[in-house]
Amino acid sequence: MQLLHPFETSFGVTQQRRIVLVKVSDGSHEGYGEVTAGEGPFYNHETTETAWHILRDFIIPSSIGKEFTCARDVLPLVAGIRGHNMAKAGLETALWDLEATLEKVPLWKLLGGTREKIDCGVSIGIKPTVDKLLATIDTEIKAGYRRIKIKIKPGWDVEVVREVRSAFPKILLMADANSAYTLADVDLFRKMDKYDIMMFEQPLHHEDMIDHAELQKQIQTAICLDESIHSADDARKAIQIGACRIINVKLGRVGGHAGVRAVHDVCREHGIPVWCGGMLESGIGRLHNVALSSLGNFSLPGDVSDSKRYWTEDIINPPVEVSSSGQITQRSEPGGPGRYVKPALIEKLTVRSQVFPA
Ligand code: OSB
Ligand code: MG
Repeated sequence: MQLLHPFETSFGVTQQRRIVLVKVSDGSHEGYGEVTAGEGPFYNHETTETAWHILRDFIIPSSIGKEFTCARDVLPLVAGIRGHNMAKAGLETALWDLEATLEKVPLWKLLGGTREKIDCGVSIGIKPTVDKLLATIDTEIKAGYRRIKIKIKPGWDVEVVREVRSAFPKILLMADANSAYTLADVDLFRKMDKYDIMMFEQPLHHEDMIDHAELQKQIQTAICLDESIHSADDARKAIQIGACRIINVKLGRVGGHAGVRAVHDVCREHGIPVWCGGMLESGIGRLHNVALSSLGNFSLPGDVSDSKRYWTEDIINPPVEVSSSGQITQRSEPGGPGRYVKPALIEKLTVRSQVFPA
């Protein structure tokens, strides 16, 4: 699927998405999940290709033919496979979708959600010029989005943040570094402290917590971890050592909806707010993100935005739509993303598929 606009972060540019979808069937109903891995191993170690390999050769063989009473039971079956949470989440989330259909409840209610309307922000990539970035922010604020996230990297940071803040004195603003800095850059973060930034997302190494705790001690702005958090245990440890005051929860990164719930709960116990991150998802992953954002401790606006910011034509109908006041309303029909898929369009876009009979 071709993205409408190239998306640039500190680790590279994405224009073309290659997405693995997982469809599960009980013979008469279907559930859909999306693997949120990128095309290359730059956000994390997973890619579209590694997810295909790990699903086909390990995750599916470990789970097929086993009896499930609920979607929550699948993760323990694949616990022996280390890492590859996005591949696992592809299957796990498809099962939750199917379960919602079989239970005749909307997915967000099955997950335990309470927020019927969720607050939306946008993640804006690095732009060729500051003027182009300011113009994009202006468009998104006028569209109603409640929080603006910009991407930073060395050479595109303090000055950019200063100009954005001076052009938009009142907006909720945050900055995501995708691990582009080290502790040696503490002065740069101190300089940005004065621009009233809601949080710095993942400033340091993608596997680090210790240096983040050190940085958090030396700056006023809250640190939010993204890349470093893969489980509720990671979240607990990060909170315990003071590595962050906020956590970005991504469905794929934590292995699926059960993982989201666990991270969400541990953060709530410690008074740490969470928000839902995005991975440039198609409508299927997007609807899963909308549903999970209904959990109570998702109290900050997420990176869950309108289908039309990404795609000329999304693979779900109706697409995800954000209201002019920057919110998405949960769907009231029973089931989840699978209810809304466009099979003919998915068929047209499919370059490879494999069936695994039970
Ligand atoms: O770090 O949050 C991130 C996209 C790809 C990989 C990592 C990230 C992102 C985003 C985009 O920020 C969020 C979205 O609009 O889906
Ligand atoms: Mg991030």
